[in-house]
Amino acid sequence: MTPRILLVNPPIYDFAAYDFWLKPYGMLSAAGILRGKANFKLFDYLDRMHPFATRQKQLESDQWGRGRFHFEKIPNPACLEAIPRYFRRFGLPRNIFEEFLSRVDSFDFVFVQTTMTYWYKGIEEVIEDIRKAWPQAKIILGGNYVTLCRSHAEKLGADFLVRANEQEPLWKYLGISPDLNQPALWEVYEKVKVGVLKLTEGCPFKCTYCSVPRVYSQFKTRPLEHSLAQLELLCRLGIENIAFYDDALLFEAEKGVIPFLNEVVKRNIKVNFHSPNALNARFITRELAELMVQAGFKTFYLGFESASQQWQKRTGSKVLSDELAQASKYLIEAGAEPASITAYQILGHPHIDIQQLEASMHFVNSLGIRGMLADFSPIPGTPDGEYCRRWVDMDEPLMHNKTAFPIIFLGFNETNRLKNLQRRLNRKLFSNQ
Ligand code: B12
Ligand code: SF4
Repeated sequence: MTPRILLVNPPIYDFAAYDFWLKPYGMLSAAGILRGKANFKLFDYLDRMHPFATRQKQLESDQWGRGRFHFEKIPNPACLEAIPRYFRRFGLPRNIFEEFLSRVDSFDFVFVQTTMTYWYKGIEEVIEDIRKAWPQAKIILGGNYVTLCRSHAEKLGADFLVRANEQEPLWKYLGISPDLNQPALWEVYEKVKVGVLKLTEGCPFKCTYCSVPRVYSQFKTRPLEHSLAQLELLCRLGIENIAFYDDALLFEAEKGVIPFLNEVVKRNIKVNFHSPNALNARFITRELAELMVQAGFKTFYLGFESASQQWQKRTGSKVLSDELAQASKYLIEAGAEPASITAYQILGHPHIDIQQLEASMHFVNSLGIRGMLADFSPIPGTPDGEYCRRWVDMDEPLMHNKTAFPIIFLGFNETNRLKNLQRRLNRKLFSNQ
């Protein structure tokens, strides 16, 4: 008998959440390699193409496929009570899932996507509902939360946990042998306009605030044919916007992104590419900037974090100010809209004393590009996350929350002051937006 597998992308419990090209890409990839060997169905709480969401004007997508999620306000969890922000549950209402569970026959396995460590309340909700409706179904969790907080995740009551880079035990558990060349299972969506690609795995840098170096031992470029097959499937399904989820998309560009984008141009493929997960400005040459614009990149997010050399040196030296300046210049000269180029800077990093955040914000602004403060989430097992144990209980994943940590560390007023300053600086450059 072909096994039946339900895929679930849970709701988000957080102070804020926005559909910034969020897709359960890890779960779709894990399901893709089992294509044809199981019967799949998807329930994605964050699907804004679901009829419940498409009926609501305020949930409409912007020109690049991003948009708001439906939400309900809920009480703050006890450990976040002191944070003066509304806590919410984002995603389709719970009763839509309950109704779905009562309507369809029980599945043998349920895959549940986990993403941010501090989003585990959504996983608890899903497990509770599945257990109630289908006590026999085996619940399998995979993704970032399981990888970074294994012992916490073990207490949630699932049957099996899948960590990044440890796939074989899953195939044994399911009794299915995978076909590793298959693309992610995008066709499981009835309607989908946003897709994800990943041309590489891992990252050669070792930033002290990031978990990637610990989880993915080495950097690798995926075979070009595999990436092109993924792209072809997305195009066949009518996807308009594609976000890269790579950690180091531009590293060893001559093996990965350059041949890929050359092929996009050669085949005259018309999609909009985005890089929400930050590009490294160091690797943007004039030629690469031109190729990216020509191939259809519409938004460019660059990881900058700080203009302070001392801070960069202390945290891994990923990029320097003149490299950001040069990359912005090349992108603008290649035809990218300045307003579509954004430099991220961490807000609430524990070494803010040497970060010179305000000076960095002014520096980014002087380049004529947009700045964005990326709230710091302390990650267990990273040097900077472990250092944060002096302020928060790192064994409680809710305390990794990115809205909460800067407020706990810097105070509410200072956090707001810096965010307002960022808004003012952007408005000065792009007053019409
Ligand atoms: C893409 C990405 C994003 C996207 C959104 C992704 C999403 N869907 O929500 C964007 C750019 C918006 C984003 C934002 C942020 N992110 Co982010 N992001 C990532 C990234 C690069 C990939 C995550 C992903 O989708 N992985 C899926 C695939 C690619 O992972 P994989 O391990 O290869 O998957 C395989 C297996 O693990 C397994 N698998 C995976 N999932 C599942 C599920 C099931 C059921 C099964 C069976 C198997 C399985 O199968 C896959 C195929 O083999 C990770 C880093 C990383 N490399 O994982 C950081 C990461 C998750 N982000 C991180 C951070 C810090 C952030 C931000 C807080 C940054 C900021 N300050 O703004 C924000 C938070 C956003 C918010 N609203 O709170 C941290 C985690 C923080 C935490 N506490 O959990 C990470 C780990 C990076 C880091 N710095 O260490 N992020
Ligand atoms: S360059 Fe980016 S992905 Fe790589 S270690 Fe640094 S923050 Fe993480």
